[in-house]
Amino acid sequence: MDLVSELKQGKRRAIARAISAIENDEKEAKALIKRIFKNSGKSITIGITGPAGAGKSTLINKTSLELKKLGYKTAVLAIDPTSHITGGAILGDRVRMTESTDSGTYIRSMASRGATGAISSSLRNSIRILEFAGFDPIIIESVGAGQTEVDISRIVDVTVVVFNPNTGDNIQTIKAGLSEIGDVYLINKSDLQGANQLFDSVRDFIGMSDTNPTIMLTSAKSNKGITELAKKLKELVEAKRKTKKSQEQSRLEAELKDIVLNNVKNKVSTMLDSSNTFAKYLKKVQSRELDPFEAAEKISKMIK
Ligand SMILES: Nc1nc2c(ncn2[C@@H]2O[C@H](COP(=O)(O)OP(=O)(O)O)[C@@H](O)[C@H]2O)c(=O)[nH]1
Ligand SMILES: [Mg+2]
Repeated sequence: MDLVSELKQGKRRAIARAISAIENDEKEAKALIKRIFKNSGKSITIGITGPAGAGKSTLINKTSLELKKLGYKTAVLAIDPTSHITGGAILGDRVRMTESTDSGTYIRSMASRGATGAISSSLRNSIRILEFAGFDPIIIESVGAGQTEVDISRIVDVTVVVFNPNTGDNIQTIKAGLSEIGDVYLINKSDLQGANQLFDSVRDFIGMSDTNPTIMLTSAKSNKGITELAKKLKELVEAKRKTKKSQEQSRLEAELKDIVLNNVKNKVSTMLDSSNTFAKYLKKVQSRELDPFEAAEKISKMIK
């Protein structure tokens, strides 16, 4: 059977193959997107972000089970900044998340190598694959701001920021930019000492922002606050459905611009490689006859 029909049926092997194509095979990926694009852009995406070790994967695992009870068919994409180094983190996540796999949640780790643009492009296209396969909402796990190049809140519809009392830099991290992005702030590991105190200081700090986010205490380990989190997510997901369309229109505008700019850049690059004009001015720069700015000005004139 053909890949697209298998995707439509939500077959796991087809989804895995399609996302691999998105990651590795530009030609196949383009052909795939061509066939599934038409009805895409409706599934709500939830980003779960925060420092490594905050408990994101464990939380997602438990929350997916609750979301299933609420009638959702959830998929998870975990962006893994370490996967190209050892592969160990992927395995760790897969093992930790087996519970939700059994429950019918689809989980996939994606390497976050390459340029920012390339990552967000493969993310958006992987989301399209999962949406086509019937998943909604789609959860994206990513390591928090400052630790990865991808600002997940620009890609997703609902952003959850996870902290815990283990990491000493919490308030600093929030101040460093995470305070604007969250719809929900979780103080996870509430079973550990210091959680209540952290909750209070996060509330004091975030309370000042006019986006009025929700702040919650959870313990993924002892299943505390998970039902409440799932309920909150349901509320946010359903609210986002109303604004999704216009949001998606402006994301498509940015995406299209990115692709065009990238195409133009590649084209020009190829052109320069075989250009006599470029070679001529390069020599002049290399012999210090011309400065790079002036030379670039002259070379650019031949591009119309
Ligand atoms: N005590 C405690 N440990 C937790 C909790 N949630 C997760 N952990 C542990 O914290 C570690 C990191 O969890 P993980 O979900 O991989 O974090 P991630 O890097 O943010 O995805 C693991 O050893 C988890 O078992 C919690 O609520 N309480
Ligand atoms: Mg994780």
